[in-house]
Amino acid sequence: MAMERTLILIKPDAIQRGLIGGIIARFEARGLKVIGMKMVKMSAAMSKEHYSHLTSKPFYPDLEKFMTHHPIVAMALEGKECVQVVRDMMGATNARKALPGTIRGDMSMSTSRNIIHGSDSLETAGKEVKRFFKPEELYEYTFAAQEYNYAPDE
Ligand code: IDP
Ligand code: MG
Repeated sequence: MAMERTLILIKPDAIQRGLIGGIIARFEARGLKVIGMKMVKMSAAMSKEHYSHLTSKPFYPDLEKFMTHHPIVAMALEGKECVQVVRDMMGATNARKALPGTIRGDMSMSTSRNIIHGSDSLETAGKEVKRFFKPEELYEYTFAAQEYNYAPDE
């Protein structure tokens, strides 16, 4: 299975609620590799690009304001099939419908305040990692214990 990269945003509500570390810990425990991480503020233009599938929705103005008026934490993660693995870990968009055991399902109660973003497909992930990270902000390294995360034939 191919190594993939995906983009995570830890949203302003998670930062306010002291959940940055708790969210990162989930990904580390799963065995995903953090290859980029920084605190950033999104511009309105970035928000319109990032949420281009939602700009016509009635809730978009609140979404843009929420995501651009506060700092967020952006992370690039790497792992085998990690785009889908991360989507499964996040849980449903409406956090009240997110299953227990998921990040949203364990730590949030809202659709618009659902603490985390994760890329929804491999194609989106490629664009989103580029949107938030310059090439020199992404780090290639090997886990010393890589053979305990995956078998050689995976
Ligand atoms: P996702 O974050 O689970 O991929 P998307 O449909 O891509 O869900 O929506 C992006 C973000 O827009 C959501 O995480 C949420 O913050 C916000 N959003 C989506 N749908 C609604 C809604 O119906 N009401 C309010 N906010 C929404
Ligand atoms: Mg989405």
